[in-house]
Amino acid sequence: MKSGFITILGKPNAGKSTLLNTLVGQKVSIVSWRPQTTRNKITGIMNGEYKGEPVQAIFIDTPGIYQGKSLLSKYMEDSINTAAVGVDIIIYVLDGEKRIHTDDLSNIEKYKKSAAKTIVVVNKMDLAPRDMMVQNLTELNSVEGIAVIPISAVKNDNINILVEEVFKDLKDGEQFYPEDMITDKPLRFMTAEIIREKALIFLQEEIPHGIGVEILNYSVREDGLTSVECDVICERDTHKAIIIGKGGEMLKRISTAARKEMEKLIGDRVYLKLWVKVKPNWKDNNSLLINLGYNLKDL
Ligand SMILES: Nc1nc2c(ncn2[C@@H]2O[C@H](COP(=O)(O)OP(=O)(O)OP(=O)(O)O)[C@@H](O)[C@H]2O)c(=O)[nH]1
Ligand SMILES: [Mg+2]
Repeated sequence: MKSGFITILGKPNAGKSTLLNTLVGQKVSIVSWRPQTTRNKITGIMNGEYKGEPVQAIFIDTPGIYQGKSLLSKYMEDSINTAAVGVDIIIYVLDGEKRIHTDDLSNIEKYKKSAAKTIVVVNKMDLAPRDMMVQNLTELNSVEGIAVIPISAVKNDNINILVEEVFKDLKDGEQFYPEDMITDKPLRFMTAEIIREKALIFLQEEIPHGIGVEILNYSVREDGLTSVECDVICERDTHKAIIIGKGGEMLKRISTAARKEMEKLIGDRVYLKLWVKVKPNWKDNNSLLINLGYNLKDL
């Protein structure tokens, strides 16, 4: 069989996580319209076939490339850099609604060196104005040593072409993961991420970027009910008040949406209890970051 590792890179909000989910055919990575949604490397496993031969492609979603100042930003940056090393293919995702920036071109040049093959996808072709698409594609055509594909991760446009481009260059190799496995992330992690996604989607302003979710207790009862208790950590008392909302309305909204998604994922009932805690500067506190699953030593 053929197998290999493919890292998905690009700036925040380009559509990397959406692409991973589309490729895997299931939601493994959270998505929101806010930049810097993804904070960890997230593996998505795809099993397929190329010219009659079985293929296992292991995709790695990464945080958006961005230079922040906090220790959490450092963790995110290191996640990107460790994910880009020693892989077979790099997929660099561009937001097709924007003109290519020189940053993107230098990122492509930089990461091209770490893999045998680089594919640049110009995403959001369903939204991008036609002339902008043409301009971007023309500009990319002059970049040496890359394959360029316009796609829409949301509408599934040209995803088959992308998959073909990936499969054809994967080498003979072993099956790294069992066929029924779609991610290496445990349900505990997925739970924290789903709660964070709902907070990102429902909360206004900048508060969501200062949110972390810590799982305090995760257990499955004999009757099948999964019981989860979590702290939603924020940076200020004023943020806490907004997250809880009038009469607890906002917290209820976040928790209900997260619970429903968990129940769909697990296929059984979920009990979810959230508390909101203020921990100023948690994004710069190493031991708090480790509790939230952002451990530089794990990278
Ligand atoms: N119309 C359209 N929207 C898209 C497409 N791909 C992604 N989006 C939207 O773009 C936004 C960002 O998508 P994400 O997948 O979270 O982007 P990301 O690159 O993972 O972002 P970070 O994790 O912040 O780096 C979301 O609102 C998606 O629904 C696409 O092909 N078409
Ligand atoms: Mg993402």
